[in-house]
Amino acid sequence: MSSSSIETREFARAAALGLSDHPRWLPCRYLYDAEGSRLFERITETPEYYLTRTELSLLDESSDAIAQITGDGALVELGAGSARKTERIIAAYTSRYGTGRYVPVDVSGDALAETTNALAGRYPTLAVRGVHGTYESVFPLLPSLSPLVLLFLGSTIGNLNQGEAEVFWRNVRCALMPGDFMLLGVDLVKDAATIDRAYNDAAGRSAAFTKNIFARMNRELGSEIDLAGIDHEAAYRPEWQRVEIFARMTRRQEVHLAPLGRTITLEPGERVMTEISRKYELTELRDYLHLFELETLQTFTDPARSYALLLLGPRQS
Ligand code: AVJ
Repeated sequence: MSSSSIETREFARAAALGLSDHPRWLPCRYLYDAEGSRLFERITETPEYYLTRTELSLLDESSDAIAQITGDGALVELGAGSARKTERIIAAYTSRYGTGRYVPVDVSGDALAETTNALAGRYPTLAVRGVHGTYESVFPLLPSLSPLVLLFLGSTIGNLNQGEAEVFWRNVRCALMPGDFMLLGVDLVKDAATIDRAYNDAAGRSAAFTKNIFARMNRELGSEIDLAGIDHEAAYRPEWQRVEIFARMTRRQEVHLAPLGRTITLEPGERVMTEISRKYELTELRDYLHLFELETLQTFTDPARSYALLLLGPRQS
């Protein structure tokens, strides 16, 4: 059970902080252990989850154009995950510029190792160096990797709340040098029913993904949570332009946090927010990024305007 490694105690502390707060919440990065990364991949295969599919086809259409605009550079990917989508970009850069450099950054060490091995096998001329850590941990490394293209795909930016996003964009702008670029993938505002379906797939994979953070607490923190006593609840809130994802307790739960010797009680009906997923209006997003001195050089979007890729560059001031 609880090997009290630094990471385990950090997880226990985060769980204690969030679960004793009101409303209760858990940091979404803990959704992605090896099992969580696998479960997320399963969501991307559902007919309801249009995001990954749409982004992949946008990358198919635009990777060559992007490689041409940016010129050669190291590809640094935040939250790389399986890097399945990144292969399109890597292929475009390696075929245009020969050898390449790829630096995947991920909080899941397992996902990172898989990606690194798979890519090194398929692209022998590609130098792959994974960084195991949060996005924040990579910012200090970026100047030494310039010229670079920072990849932040999958609409993962949507997981950040307003305060976190502001810190993130300040850090990005600070780390990008003239001649560097960033490729950002974002899900766009659309009818609520389409969004709601994507986060409530009929096969129950979204529910399994939400529950995994509690299964992980059982595995790593000895929490003894009854997973059958948890319902997945996800809904798009137009006034916040975001999906809010909760776990609702259908029975009383005594949540043990073994590394801390603490127990937190959750009452029936209580909800724990596990994730938000922000959706964007293109013009608002471009104006927002402009405030951080980031210029939108190109926007690639599908005919239904369901999803977008933005190629950004630092504005000279
Ligand atoms: C990986 C953060 C982009 O917000 O759509 C999908 C995560 N959670 N279904 C998203 C997720 C539930 C996903 N991101």
